[in-house]
Amino acid sequence: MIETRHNWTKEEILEIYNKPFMELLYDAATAHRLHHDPNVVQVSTLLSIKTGGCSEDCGYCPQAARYHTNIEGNDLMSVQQVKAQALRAKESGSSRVCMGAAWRNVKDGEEFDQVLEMVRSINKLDMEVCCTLGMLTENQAKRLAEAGLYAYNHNLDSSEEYYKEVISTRGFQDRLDTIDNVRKTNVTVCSGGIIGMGEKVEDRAGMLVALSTLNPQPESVPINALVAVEGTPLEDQEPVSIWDMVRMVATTRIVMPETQVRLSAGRTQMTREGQAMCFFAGANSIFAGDKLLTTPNPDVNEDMKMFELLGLNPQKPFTKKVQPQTVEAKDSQYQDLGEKPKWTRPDHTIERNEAAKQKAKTLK
Ligand code: SAM
Ligand code: DTB
Ligand code: SF4
Repeated sequence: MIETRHNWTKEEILEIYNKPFMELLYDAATAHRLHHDPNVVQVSTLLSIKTGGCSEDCGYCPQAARYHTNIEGNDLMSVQQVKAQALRAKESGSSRVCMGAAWRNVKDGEEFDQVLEMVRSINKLDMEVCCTLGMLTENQAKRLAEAGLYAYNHNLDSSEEYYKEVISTRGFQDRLDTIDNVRKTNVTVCSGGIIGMGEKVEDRAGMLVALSTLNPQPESVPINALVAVEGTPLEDQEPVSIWDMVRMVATTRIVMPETQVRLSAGRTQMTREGQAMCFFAGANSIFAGDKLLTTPNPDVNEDMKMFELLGLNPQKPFTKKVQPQTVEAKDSQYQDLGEKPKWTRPDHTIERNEAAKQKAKTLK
């Protein structure tokens, strides 16, 4: 077995990314088979538990309050609503529920307590529970772990250099610090990014350097193709070509052979043949369900037909790691500390983000 490396350089990663296509595909498929069953794909269902109205300026995101997008905002869902949706996801073949909140960071208080209850109720359904709630302190990560959280999603999104061109309201280091806080628990790390935001191939390689040099590497890495949403600063970006998507998936698989590579946003623009190439190149997870957080995703029945056609089987829950135990709120060892963490607010402006904000003001 080839050892997983944590010292990949940008030059080495670029060399892999730019290999002749057939060689790249062969190398990625070979790496895939060393660590995974190539006929098994993990299926997650996304649930937007709190939608829109976010304070951040992420240039890709329809949920940022400052842009004029056509999404329907919602306050935090109830535990009952979440449980009902999770059951539906389980019945349709998902092994994991990923709850997303349009928050900059988690704040201790009633709403976080409610999220902890959601985690408890889904873990009791014997499904893997993932959350993506923004930045997180160590104590908050421990409280989520205690409730039975299986994974925490926190994307690096791009290279450190290009991150500054997309988001100005927080820094790349804040993202790394949150991942570090999650690593202080037993919760697995899910971290990846987006391609198609106008970044260079060097930025894609830079992001993979940042992810692959983490030790341990993230247990799952979502690769999103930008969904260019009207009103966001990135609304006019050209769709990512399938060739770029396959190259990105294959390179991710080679530099992070043990990780679960998730074919994430952007599947509605991809053909079945395109997706099959991604699976061959090492993708072994998808988001299922007709909605991602706010944008469309392929129909579940279509995905089932694709699985049948390709002979793929959904992965059973807790295949890669044992199910965490849930500690009830009354037995918790971790209190609400009401911490006031000092997440950074960098001091730079991004012209296209400013322009989208001004345009939104005139439209209101
Ligand atoms: N607010 C939290 C945060 O930013 O960490 C969690 C939710 S946020 C929507 C989760 C991830 O969704 C982002 O990091 C980004 O990678 C992805 N995302 C958001 N909008 C997207 C878009 N239009 N296209 C592709 N991916 C997107
Ligand atoms: C991830 O990397 N992609 C998912 C999940 N993690 C949270 C989110 C994709 C969101 C796409 C835009 C939307 O639907 O709002
Ligand atoms: Fe808010 Fe997350 Fe969207 Fe950024 S990506 S605007 S933090 S919901």
